[in-house]
Amino acid sequence: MTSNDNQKKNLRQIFWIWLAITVLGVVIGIYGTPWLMPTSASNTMHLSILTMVVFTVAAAPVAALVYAVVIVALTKWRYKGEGIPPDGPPIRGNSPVTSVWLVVSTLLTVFLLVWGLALLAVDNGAESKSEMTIDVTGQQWVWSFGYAGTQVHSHDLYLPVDTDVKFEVTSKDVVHGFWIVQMGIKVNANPGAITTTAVTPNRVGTFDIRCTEICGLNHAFMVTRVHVLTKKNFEHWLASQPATN
Ligand SMILES: [Cu+2]
Repeated sequence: MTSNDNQKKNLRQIFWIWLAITVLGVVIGIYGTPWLMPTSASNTMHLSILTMVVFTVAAAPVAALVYAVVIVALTKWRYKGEGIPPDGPPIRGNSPVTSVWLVVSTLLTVFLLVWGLALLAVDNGAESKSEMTIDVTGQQWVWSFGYAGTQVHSHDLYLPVDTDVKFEVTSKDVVHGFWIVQMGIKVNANPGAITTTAVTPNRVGTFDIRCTEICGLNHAFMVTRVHVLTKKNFEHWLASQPATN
């Protein structure tokens, strides 16, 4: 067998291993990623899960190529002779290889950039159309919520479903992180400043709120819940609350 035949055989092997790992990566991306992510309680979270799926699928062929070359190198290209092994053909000067690699990585990174900017625009748009504002205050180590236009405060958050909610987030002491896990929103709570985020809950149920900035001894216990109610039930809940300051 000439060295050219040998090279073609090697490339064929790399191709088939690459194809198998790519298929595996795509299947894991499509079915495994949503299964690993928290359930979705907002369109924002839905878009986050979709982003994970799309990025995993886009990364699968790239990762598969690395694995395929490593597998072939470790199993077929072990040098069994003596002394310094002979080098393979150089990549430098091989224009088909360098152009494919440049074009593919440019397309992939531009795609990630465009996708990211589009999602950012969706996020920024959400804040401008809010129907309701919640004041969020973090302090060591509890969250409290104020419902704008009322005197009501609570430590569990209550929200009406299918309503555009804006959060104005601050802290009484150190930096905390306000994260509604299943709604895909997270923003820092800074002392002396207000940061904002927005979401439209689209599923009735109880979901998790966690602190995401290490804020002292009981940081890990700075958790609470959000109860998403039907609009009618939310009105009932709000009306039944005593006014506090
Ligand atoms: Cu914390």
